[in-house]
Amino acid sequence: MYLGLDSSTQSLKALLIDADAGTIMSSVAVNFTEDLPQYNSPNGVLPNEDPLIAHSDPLMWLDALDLVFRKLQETGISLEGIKGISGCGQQHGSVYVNNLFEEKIASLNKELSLAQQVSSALSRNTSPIWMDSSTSNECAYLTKQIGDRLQKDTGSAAIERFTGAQIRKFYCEQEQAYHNTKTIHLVSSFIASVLTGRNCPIDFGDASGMNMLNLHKNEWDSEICEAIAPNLMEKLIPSVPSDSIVGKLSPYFSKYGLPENIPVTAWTGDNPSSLIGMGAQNAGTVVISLGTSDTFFAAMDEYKIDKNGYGHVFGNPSGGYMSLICFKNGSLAREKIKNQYGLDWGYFGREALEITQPGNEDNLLLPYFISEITPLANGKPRYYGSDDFCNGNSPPASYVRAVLETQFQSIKIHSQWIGEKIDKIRVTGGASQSDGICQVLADVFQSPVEKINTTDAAALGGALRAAQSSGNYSWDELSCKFSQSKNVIQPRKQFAETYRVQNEWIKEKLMEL
Ligand code: XUL
Repeated sequence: MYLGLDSSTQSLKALLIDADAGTIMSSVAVNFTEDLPQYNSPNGVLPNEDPLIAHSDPLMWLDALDLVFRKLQETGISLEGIKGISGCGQQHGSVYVNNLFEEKIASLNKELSLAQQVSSALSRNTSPIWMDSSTSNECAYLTKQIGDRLQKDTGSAAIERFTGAQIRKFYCEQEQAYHNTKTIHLVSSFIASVLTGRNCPIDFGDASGMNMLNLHKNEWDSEICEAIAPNLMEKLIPSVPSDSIVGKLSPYFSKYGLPENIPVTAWTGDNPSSLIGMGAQNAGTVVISLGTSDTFFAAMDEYKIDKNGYGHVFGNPSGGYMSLICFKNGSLAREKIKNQYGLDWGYFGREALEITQPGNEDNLLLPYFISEITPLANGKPRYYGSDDFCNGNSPPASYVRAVLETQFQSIKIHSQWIGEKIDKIRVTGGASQSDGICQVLADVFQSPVEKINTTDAAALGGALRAAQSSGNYSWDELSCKFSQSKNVIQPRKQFAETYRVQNEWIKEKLMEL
């Protein structure tokens, strides 16, 4: 058995697999809002008056770790047979620890909780997470200091949620606390450290979401780090390949029936982990996640950057690189249309798409209900087409089709820079449950769309990575067993031309923004 964990924004999940049988044996979760209300963090985020600031309490993640293992033990499955553990964390979030941290995690007392023992080892009480966008000044500063090389070598232009800008802000605002910080972790390496009882390195996959790693060498970039804050290099542990074994499970966790000393494989970011969990580790299969925000990611055969600055390059845990593009107005925009017209999801995902035609009679909606990051646009939806459509007088179904077609065309347009041929799209996230929505996606991309059996691709990726690094299983063998598609939606060739013309038109509209 191998165990995969996923410390995401709203929950911590644990998924146990039998790698020989190809089965998921158990899956348990701790929901931060419901199970840990004492942290007053609805959806895992501390409320803040400033809408640009998003921080979480790292002790909440540790209480969740104790609780998820207790839940796993309560399933009654004997955990003695677990041969390895890995996991992933929400990307970009950073945890700041002082010089007590190593000593505390190396000598954990089973009578106490993790949070009780680690709290005095934090040099900053809260962790900025990926939803934070309060670092525009720091990004402008980094761009000025480093220039084009920042994107060429780190895979991304300066990005607000990325860790480099966040560290710079911490240094500028709380210089003393920055100097009291011995080590800076990502969410992933912080939890791996607590699991192993030693300061664990950050893996190549998650380290590439920091704007600080030279992706050609898998080494921290000293010039960039020096520009971010003094002595930053000393606070970082060297980044390691994602399949590295970073330690053995601390004896503390035997209180939950877990075997001592089993190997812990480096933790990675949730997107690199999902790439593995979705069976998309080879170029040609791309993943589109239709969640709160929509994301596109795919393995890359060669290192390439997005000259428009929107896309990112991360490390692929199975070797090489992967792309990632994030669109903020995902389910959020779909929900806005659903609520505006008093629809339900059943109608949205089926009837509305049956009674409207591909191309939507040339009516378009750029659905930027909140400010968009890909492309940069302020928060205001833009309507194009007939007068009735633009004045809100068309039937509700035409707005449903418009939002979906424009979202998918925008994903297509903004992923062109990768230049890889798409053999198939694997979908995940809430909206992917609707066959009607998947049909629109297949038609716009003119590519088959596949759904896979698991809804927990990130946690599954953790378990598969632990299994692969044991040396007993290949990636292909694992994805054949665990990431098979359960149904395939074929593109309808007769609409290829309609969508090609629509794509050109949307490109023009995007240029005008
Ligand atoms: C990716 C990103 C998000 C988080 C969510 O760049 O910011 O997908 O990883 O957990």
